[in-house]
Amino acid sequence: MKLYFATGSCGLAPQIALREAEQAFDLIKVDFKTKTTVEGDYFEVTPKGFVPALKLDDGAVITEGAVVLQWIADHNPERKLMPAPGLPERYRALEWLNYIATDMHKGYATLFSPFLDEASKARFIDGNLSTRFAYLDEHLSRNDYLLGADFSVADAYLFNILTWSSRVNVDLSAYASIQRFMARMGQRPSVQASLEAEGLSLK
Ligand SMILES: N[C@@H](CCC(=O)N[C@@H](CS)C(=O)NCC(=O)O)C(=O)O
Repeated sequence: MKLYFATGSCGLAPQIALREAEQAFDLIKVDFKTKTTVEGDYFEVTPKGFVPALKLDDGAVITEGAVVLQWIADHNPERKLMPAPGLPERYRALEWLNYIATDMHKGYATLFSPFLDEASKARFIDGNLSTRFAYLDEHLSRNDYLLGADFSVADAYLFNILTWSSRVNVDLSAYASIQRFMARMGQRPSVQASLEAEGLSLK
């Protein structure tokens, strides 16, 4: 199995999930500028050219981070990385994955956009993302993890996106429960090993 990633990208969450699942995998780095890897043309792996992508041993390729995370959870059920399909709690987990993919991931993507000036980005943080932070902070004041007491792949995804904050001038210091969540995640061996594999550290 191969996980295609780029340093500091949304490939961190599936890496964390694979480590939580104790699933063996090779990490293949994608150069965004050239869309190549050590294997050659990344567009041959996925015509989207985006990370993450998970290439299974039979050659099938799974894309879209939220779906890759579900695949990892569902194929390692004993690790309890997500509630089983059909359970009411499953839909809570799916709600979170979708929320993080749409409101958080693509919200932060706006802040990396070369098409917007810094003042517009600051207004977007104040007018849009701050409402998401307040929602998350209140939820995390009552729950150690998004689904309650136990870690799930949704936490890996949220952690992944929030690690971008310092790169895009998002100040999370007012959100104590988010800060505690980040610190709690930073204690997990899977997170530490994933950051180290990408040459990153928690600031
Ligand atoms: N819809 C995709 C989006 C993934 C995505 O935005 N990936 C970014 C990195 S975080 C990427 O590969 N960007 C490539 C580029 O900008 O050239 C998903 O949810 O997995």
